[in-house]
Amino acid sequence: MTKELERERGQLELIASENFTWPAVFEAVGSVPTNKYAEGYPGRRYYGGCEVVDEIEEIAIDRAKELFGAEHANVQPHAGAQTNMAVYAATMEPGDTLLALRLDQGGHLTHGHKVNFSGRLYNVVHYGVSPETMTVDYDEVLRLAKESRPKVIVCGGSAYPRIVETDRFRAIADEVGALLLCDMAHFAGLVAAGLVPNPVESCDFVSSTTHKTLAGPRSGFVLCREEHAKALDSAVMPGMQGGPLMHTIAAKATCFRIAGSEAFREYQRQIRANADAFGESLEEGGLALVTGGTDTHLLLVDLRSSDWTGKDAEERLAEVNVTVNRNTVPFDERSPFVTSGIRVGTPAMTMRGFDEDDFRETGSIIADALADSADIGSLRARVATLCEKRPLYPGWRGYTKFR
Ligand code: DSN
Repeated sequence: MTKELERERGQLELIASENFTWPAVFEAVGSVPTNKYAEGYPGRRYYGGCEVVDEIEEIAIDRAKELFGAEHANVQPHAGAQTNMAVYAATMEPGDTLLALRLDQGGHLTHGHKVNFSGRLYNVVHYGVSPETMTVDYDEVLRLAKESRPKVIVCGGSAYPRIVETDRFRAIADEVGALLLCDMAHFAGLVAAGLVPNPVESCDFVSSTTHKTLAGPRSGFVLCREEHAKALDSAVMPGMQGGPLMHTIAAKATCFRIAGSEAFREYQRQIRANADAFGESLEEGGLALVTGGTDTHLLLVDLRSSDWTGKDAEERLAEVNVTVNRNTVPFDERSPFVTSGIRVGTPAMTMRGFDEDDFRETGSIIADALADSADIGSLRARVATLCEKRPLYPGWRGYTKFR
């Protein structure tokens, strides 16, 4: 674990879905409720001795509802995939139709990919982005919805850099009588800070993780309208999970409290400002961005005008201690293992204190690393300078000493 702490300290962490959480979350995740079995829900458990964990879960539920203005919250899903699984189980029978964004154009495995449970259990129809704008083609979504009459429409994804227009999806869902799920896992922190439209206002269900922009423990939660509360709760337990991870639920309660603070809103504003500065510097370095920029924390670099594949670029950047993930870009002809793009984001390094200038330097390091004449030694030194300027968890000496 100390080795991993040192790895995290010594590199620029740009994976858009990762973050560096707070000591209060570490404390909760490492706390005694990990010892407790509590199948069921507060006040309706199948085990004795649940009076304290009931309080913990009620606090987490109340804070989630207040933070996002939701009628109902289920805080038991272990991770993001389970949140979507729970919503599908609450709303569909196997064989019912699901309409969602394709994985290779910004969606997610659990949005109906054929190798995932969602693609195997449901009749999946996928919408994509427009080849001109690379943004969701709402006319196409409406056409496909009318044609396929889905039970559930999913909006949101894991590599979509623009705002998800949930009001437009709502209009489409209403036109065909479908339920609407927004997967806000990536941008939940921006929602909590009021920087992007709140999907709770127009969606029947909103699924999320707690560890991306939200910066909390590795886990998930689902919000929904009261009319779907019973179906959702039954889908999670007994439908697909056993005992909830009560220590992680305590950590989610911690995260939701922090996310309601002014300091958190300021952190999210900096994530956005940094993403714009980062995008500009990548473009100045000659790299193309899908959609020409971002409305969120996430940028997708399209490498197709160069000789780089996503895989090679990811490996070159790793050599200079910059961590990114290869990612397909819309209409990519390369396989998902190779790809023609890289996905980057600003949440983690903003948590380390990076400002716009630090992200301009980061963009310049990436452009230089992908140039023909890259000087690996000097690029590593530039990364080390940034890491020293913005230390991660200063004062922690490793896990034995931390204890
Ligand atoms: N693995 C997450 C991401 O990187 O976006 C999605 O599950």
